[in-house]
Amino acid sequence: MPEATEEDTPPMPATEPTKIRNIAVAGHRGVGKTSLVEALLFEAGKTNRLGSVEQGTTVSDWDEHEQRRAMSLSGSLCHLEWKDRKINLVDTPGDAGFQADTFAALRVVEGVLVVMSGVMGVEVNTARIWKRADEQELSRVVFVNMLDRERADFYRVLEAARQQLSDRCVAIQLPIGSEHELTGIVDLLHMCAYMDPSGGREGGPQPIPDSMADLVQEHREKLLDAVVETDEELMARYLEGEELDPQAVADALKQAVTRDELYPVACGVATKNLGTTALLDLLVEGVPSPAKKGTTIEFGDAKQAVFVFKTIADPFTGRISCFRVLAGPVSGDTTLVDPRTHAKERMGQVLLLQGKDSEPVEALGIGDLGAVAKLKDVVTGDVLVDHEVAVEPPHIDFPEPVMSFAVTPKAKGDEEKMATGLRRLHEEDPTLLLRRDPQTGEQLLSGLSQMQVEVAVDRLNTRFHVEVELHPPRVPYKETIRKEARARHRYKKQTGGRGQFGDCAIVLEPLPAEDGELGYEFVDKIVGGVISQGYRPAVDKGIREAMEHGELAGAPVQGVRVLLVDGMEHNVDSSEMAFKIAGSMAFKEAYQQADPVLLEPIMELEVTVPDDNVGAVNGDLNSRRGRLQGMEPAAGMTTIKAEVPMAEILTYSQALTSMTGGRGDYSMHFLRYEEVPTHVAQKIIEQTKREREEAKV
Ligand SMILES: Nc1nc2c(ncn2[C@@H]2O[C@H](COP(=O)(O)OP(=O)(O)OP(=O)(O)O)[C@@H](O)[C@H]2O)c(=O)[nH]1
Ligand SMILES: [Mg+2]
Repeated sequence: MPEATEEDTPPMPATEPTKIRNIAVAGHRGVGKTSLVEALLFEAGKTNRLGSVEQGTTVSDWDEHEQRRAMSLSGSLCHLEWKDRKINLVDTPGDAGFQADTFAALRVVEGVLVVMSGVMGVEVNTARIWKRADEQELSRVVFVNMLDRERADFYRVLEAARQQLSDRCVAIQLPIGSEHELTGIVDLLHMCAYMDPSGGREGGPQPIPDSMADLVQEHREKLLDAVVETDEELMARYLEGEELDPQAVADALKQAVTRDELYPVACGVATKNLGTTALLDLLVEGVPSPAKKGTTIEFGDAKQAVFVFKTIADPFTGRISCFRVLAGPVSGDTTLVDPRTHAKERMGQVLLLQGKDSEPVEALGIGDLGAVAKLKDVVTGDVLVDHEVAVEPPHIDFPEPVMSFAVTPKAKGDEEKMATGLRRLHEEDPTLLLRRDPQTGEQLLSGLSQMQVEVAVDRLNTRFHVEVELHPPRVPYKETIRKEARARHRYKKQTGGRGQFGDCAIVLEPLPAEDGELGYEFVDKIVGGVISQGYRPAVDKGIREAMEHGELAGAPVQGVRVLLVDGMEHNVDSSEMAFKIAGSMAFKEAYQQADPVLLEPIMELEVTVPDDNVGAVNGDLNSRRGRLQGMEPAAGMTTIKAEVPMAEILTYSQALTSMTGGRGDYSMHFLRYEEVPTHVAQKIIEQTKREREEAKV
């Protein structure tokens, strides 16, 4: 919850776009991104002590749920100054469940600091983020972290990055020593060393230890080769044996990184603050400024425009919207328009965020990242402009939710409170969805991972004071028929007073799916007016009602064409009600004979796992009635594609985690409905019967 701090100091003027570096810190779960951001802030003098994730004292993991779980759950905005440049850092969560924030952050930066573990190397989310960055042509700097850990190996990870991410990854730093004997790093660009400060501030550059000479020589050459290859003039000088001055190399490197032609690989130990000086230099020298690499987000001819990439919903402070300035400068007390709602939005005070703390600034210039509190109807993804212009808000391709839980409040009467809380959480994270399943009537909470849904439940409790329970959702089965059948039903009540009379004959036929959708059709074939025009829609209505709960498992019936072929009416006793009942009964009778079958949703599943786990994962999918569609191995990881019934995969995330030791990842979406195999269908039908009988008792 950002609080205003340092209100006494005069507000800062806007920073020039040429002096800004916007960088998302991204990578797989738990590789040290938050620790690295902490170290960078500390090294740049923004904090006085190096916080730690375990103790819950970092700037960017400020939320109580993040601290309790010792992991990042949402993107966090920080900034620092280094060599007269302002670096905005967005620390993103590595867990697949919280990727909405990661993907949104990638829309507002020029560069990505891709962090990898020196032990694990390229992991599922590293590859996924790399792909996104490719699509958005973002500049990248790689940081191999955790080199102090056992079995960490910089050279192995470098090779993995070259193999699995891009062969244009090139070392720009080298570790001195390894594992617990790591004593420093070499900066190959400036040809100097930084020694292990073990949590203190790094001292100035040191001479490179003599013992490293050969290795340094080898990698310095590789680096120069890679850099000069991107610059013809430099290449000519290099080939003539000229000693290239560091500035010329740095400039060429910057150009190459900007053009996405080179990915420098740095290294260090975030928790000891080792490698941050060289990394900060590299970020300033390598990542292009917003002036150099503009945004692709549209803002028409607006003189002032911002793009909201993140919303923090807080029950007390209200909404905080984090934005990037597209056109500006944008100062406090400006009024902008949201073309999506046509509403005027007052910018009030423009803020700089440092984790949970905020600081008012006079104005933010083009390309800068900041925040504003209490906008009215703005949601993540909106572009605000100074006058109504038709702008197409940028499409952030959020991943689809893969799992759903049925949620119910523990206390009766809390339904509304639960829904309001979840709506607010959805504003923060668009991949967290609450919807009512029209078929089963359950409230379903869907998300990208079990963790994401569980965190939402925690937050409902702490922020909105609602306790809820999660259950596996019911599978939305459907029913249909396989053959034609006919039936006639006469509904007749003629005891005293006015009676009831309705009589209809119908034919049921299977109706083929159209665009994968099973439908319903009612065809009026009455000749000679045996049922008068006014009563025929009542027959249709009665049938529709009967179809809502099929006789097999109480699931809706679809894929049926009904022909109304004959009937009879009584000139006194007939009524709409009587024909509705007759229609409904005729349908039920015909349905029994039409070979009714149960249908289940089939999901298209994509699982990415380490090669070693492929056998186990395939075997497991087989036992879940899955059908393998293909396998794509890619350097150590294999992507398995399969079609699996939804009923079998409701609790897949736990299974996959235990089979792969947490290294597997999956996504899925609905494909089509298919007939449930007889032996499985039998069980479901019996289960429904039991439930119906229990309900009756
Ligand atoms: N030994 C060692 N441990 C580290 C290093 N960097 C981070 N850690 C530890 O690794 C764990 C994860 O670090 P985080 O900084 O939370 O990693 P993260 O990438 O931000 O994690 P998520 O945000 O959850 O994806 C913490 O316990 C850190 O203390 C490092 O360089 N060396
Ligand atoms: Mg983190």
